[in-house]
Amino acid sequence: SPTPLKVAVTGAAGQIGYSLLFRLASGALTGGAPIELRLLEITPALKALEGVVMELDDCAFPSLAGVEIGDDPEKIFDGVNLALLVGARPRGPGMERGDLLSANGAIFTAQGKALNKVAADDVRIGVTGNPANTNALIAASNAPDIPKERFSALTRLDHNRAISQLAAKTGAAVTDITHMTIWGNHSATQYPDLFHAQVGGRNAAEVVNDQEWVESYFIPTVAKRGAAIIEARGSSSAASAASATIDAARDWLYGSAENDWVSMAVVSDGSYGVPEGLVSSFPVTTKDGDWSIVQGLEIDEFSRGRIDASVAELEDERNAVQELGLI
Ligand code: NAX
Repeated sequence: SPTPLKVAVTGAAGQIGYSLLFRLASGALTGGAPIELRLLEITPALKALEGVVMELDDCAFPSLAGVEIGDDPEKIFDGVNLALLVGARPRGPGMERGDLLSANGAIFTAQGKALNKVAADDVRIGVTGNPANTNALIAASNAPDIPKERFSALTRLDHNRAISQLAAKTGAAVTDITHMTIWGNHSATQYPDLFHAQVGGRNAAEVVNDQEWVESYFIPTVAKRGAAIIEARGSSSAASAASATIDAARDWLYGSAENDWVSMAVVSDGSYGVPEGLVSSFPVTTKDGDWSIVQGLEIDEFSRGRIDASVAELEDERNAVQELGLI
């Protein structure tokens, strides 16, 4: 039988983990091929994680080839082909942005170093934990032997939210929506771009033909969807975040669809005026575990302003973590 794909998940006892682990174990990432799960948590959460593993056992998933849990990243990341970094420190009451960045900085410097030391040569690292773009930058900066292209941050949830909103507006099926792009930071400044998206092969902005809807409804609805879900559900999006984490990893490892692209936050090479080295969301195509930024899209003045604003926020975050000595 084939060697299982070794997949690490951090924050495995958390909300997203509770959905993500079962999807992974059921074969949603590997298409049913065997998968081994390596689950990292902080020490006080290990008991809860044991309970989750009991439930995984009880599913008797045919594709689940093994589960290991622990609180030591060097043990859990040993030999992993894919690391999904979900666990992060949420902003607590009275916490300033600097406090949040340093709390997460401690987590992502340590995990970057551990991955650098023990992960498999072909490792890919996807960061879901917030602030995702900057956490990916911190992890990459602390893993000098792993190519920077192997790190990405999750904007696929935003991408999927944008597809869903556009489908609802136009009455199209989600499968008719292509070429969606999220630019910039996974934050309220992100820019979901309808000017390059298509509905049944036609330009989405032209199909919608309502700039007021784009600016006053579509963009804020996508960018603030996380807050709307907290408001309605009493806790943050978890199943949809898990689903997007799998979509992103699946496309990265096994390739994006022909004649379409996906959104991923990856290290900038200077494309579209995004300063080199920032981890920013772009339209990308993926093949055999590599991504490349879609080139040559025309950026009009409206889009330019939105992209620049989100990129400015990423530069601020980078400056802050530089001052804290995290990168
Ligand atoms: P939870 O608070 O339910 O779970 C996080 C888990 O991480 C906890 O069990 C905690 O013990 C663990 N953890 C903390 N530090 C750790 C460390 N050093 N090593 C291993 N585990 C550690 O949060 P959840 O709702 O699961 O969300 C996880 C992260 O995803 C948060 O940062 C959240 O903001 C972020 N999100 C990102 C999204 C995205 O699209 N990029 C959307 C959903 C979500 O908001």
